[in-house]
Amino acid sequence: MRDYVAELMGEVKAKNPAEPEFHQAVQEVVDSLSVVLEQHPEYRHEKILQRIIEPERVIMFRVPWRDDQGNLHVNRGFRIQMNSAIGPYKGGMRFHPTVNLSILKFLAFEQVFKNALTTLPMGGAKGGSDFDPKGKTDFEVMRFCQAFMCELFRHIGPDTDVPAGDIGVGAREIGFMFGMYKRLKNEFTGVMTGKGLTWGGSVIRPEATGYGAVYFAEEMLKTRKEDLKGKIALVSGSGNVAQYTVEKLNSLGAKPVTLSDSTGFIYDEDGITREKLAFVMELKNVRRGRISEYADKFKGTVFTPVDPTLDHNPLWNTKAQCAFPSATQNEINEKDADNLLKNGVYVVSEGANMPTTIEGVHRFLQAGILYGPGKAANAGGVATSGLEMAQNSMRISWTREEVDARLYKIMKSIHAVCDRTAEKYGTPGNYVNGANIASFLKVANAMMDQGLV
Ligand code: NDP
Ligand code: 2IT
Repeated sequence: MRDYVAELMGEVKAKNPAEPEFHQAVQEVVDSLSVVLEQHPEYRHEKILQRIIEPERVIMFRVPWRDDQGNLHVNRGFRIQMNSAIGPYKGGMRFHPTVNLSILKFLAFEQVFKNALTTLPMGGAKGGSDFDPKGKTDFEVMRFCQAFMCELFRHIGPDTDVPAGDIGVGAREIGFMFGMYKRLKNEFTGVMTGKGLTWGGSVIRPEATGYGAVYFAEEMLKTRKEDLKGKIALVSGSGNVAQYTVEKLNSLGAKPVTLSDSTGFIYDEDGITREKLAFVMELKNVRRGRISEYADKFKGTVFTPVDPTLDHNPLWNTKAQCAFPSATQNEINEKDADNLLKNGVYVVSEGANMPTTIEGVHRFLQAGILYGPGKAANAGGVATSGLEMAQNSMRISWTREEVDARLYKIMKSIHAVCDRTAEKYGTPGNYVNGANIASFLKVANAMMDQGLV
């Protein structure tokens, strides 16, 4: 099976040159599948993997817009509709200057498997643009979002493809895009998730990814008869996922001590309490400022700027028991993984998508720590998007308690299926194999049922 997988990866690299993140995401999944492909030759005969790796559709388009000074800009828009075997395409939109085809294909690929784990009927997609919202006025962001939707609207729909947020796309951007979609289509439908509460949004959707990553960590700890109470936690990022990770960690009695952004990280030995988190939310969501302001505001805390000459991130070289990477891909390399282990971290729950390099993942698995890969640990966000879609279809809205209880139940069930599957296929405690195998089987079997699609 080694040869089969090596040959497959060779084809992926030859056919998709200059897409290193996509290669990495595919490699991680196929590395888990040898035993499944051995036991089920039909997946090889039917070329299921070769089909899953090829997006059903890739849409790339021009997004021209004008800034407040009247200058013209041309950005590139994307939507990768990866797989619709188990439901309509579903996945977020990322606005960040680093966005390219490789990044969005890796994210769309991950999304297919993640969505399969949620228990809800959703296919996988991802989209976005190399537009940088930083430093732009609200009017500029609105003009960009409207220009973006002027093309995207013809490719999406509540039963076709339902976008949501990701890096650089939050409530403000979803609002602008939804408004333009509605205007173009003359239809009020649940075409996007993460909507405002008065116009079709679901309670708990903003909180869901962070809450879910913490619930997943709790479930992993339960297998060792432990919980989060009193544990010190490292959190990276300071956006949507990081903020609600910190909130839930506090409410479960853990002590989050770090947050970061692209300029550096803050360390607060006393813990980022509820009150301090309120400051971060205002800083990041309203004023859109830098995380260093935290250290100016709260005495005794330290800001460490990013040092591009280092081969590791000092955030991960801090004493703790838990880590919640919640910023971006490949933010933990093998050196960082070694540092985490050296500092006593034995619970890693990934809020971000693919935040750990393949070598870093190997370190965690070799050490036998509780390692929850992103496609399982951060699935609470898209799961709650699925709950938003369900409420929109029924034209009702559930209470906070109802949605939170459903989210909790889904995270518990994702943990259970990963745990059970890892055990069944001979690698107990390996959530990477558990997540990859369980989700692959679900999607592969749906594709087999549907003929040559
Ligand atoms: P936000 O835009 O709200 O926040 C992103 C945070 O990460 C910011 O603090 C940002 O810093 C930092 N960051 C982003 N890119 C980089 C980079 N290249 N280098 C250093 N720091 C960076 O995004 P989210 O919180 O929504 O997303 C965070 C992660 O979680 C992403 O990997 C996303 O794919 C994943 N995710 C998000 C879900 C959601 O529901 N939103 C669901 C599942 C996963 P700065 O502001 O300086 O750029
Ligand atoms: O990576 C992700 O799962 C998200 N950004 C959320 C996608 C969604 O459709 O809610």
